[in-house]
Amino acid sequence: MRIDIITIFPEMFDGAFSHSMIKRAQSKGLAEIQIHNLRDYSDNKHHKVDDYPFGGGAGMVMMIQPIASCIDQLKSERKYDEIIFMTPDGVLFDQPLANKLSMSTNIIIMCGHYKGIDERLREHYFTSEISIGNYVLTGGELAAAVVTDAVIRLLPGVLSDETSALSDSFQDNLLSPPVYTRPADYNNWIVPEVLTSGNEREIKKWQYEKAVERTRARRPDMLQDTKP
Ligand code: 6GU
Repeated sequence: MRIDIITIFPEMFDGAFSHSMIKRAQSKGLAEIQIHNLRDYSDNKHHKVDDYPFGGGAGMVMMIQPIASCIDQLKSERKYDEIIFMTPDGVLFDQPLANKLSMSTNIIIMCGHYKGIDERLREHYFTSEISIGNYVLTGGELAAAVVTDAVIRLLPGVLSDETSALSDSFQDNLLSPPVYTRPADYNNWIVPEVLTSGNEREIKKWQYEKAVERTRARRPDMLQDTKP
């Protein structure tokens, strides 16, 4: 899978994908992430990418030309399944959406900024608009990194069996149960006995019960979503 990220702050991605699973996905050739500096696509001699809004008002608006040129260039090189605009007024990102995006071959993620982006881009270029939560970030970069991470870790071969995405919280509409490691006794804080019992059936039962209990306590909304 290839992900092209368009941004005015390419440095914000330095390091974001250079560790752990996402680094591994890239070195194994399972994912390719390309960062594009939007200013490189501006026809303007000062590499301008924003301008004052028609009709007035506070804040600058991202111009059509640099974004259109960048996307046109990319589209001339390969076919894209999705061209995504990161914006706080987009649809809320969640695990089902991550699962869906992970089936793509190529996607573009555009990071929004300033007061917004010329509306004509939203009408004519983007196939979807995504928000990562009900709060406002200074730009779409961190949100794009979140989406990229959530999608790439789902690609076959990125995670090992033990870290399988199938056992993630949210994949089965349950939060994960608590986990423990050695020592079994720390300061008289004792690991639940069942986990050191070796009884596989009892362990699975305990983990399921704890997952349900935790979900009921913290995210009752998730239980209501469960299909019968
Ligand atoms: Cl995608 N962008 C910005 N600027 N703020 C956000 C967001 C995106 N998602 C949540 N807050």
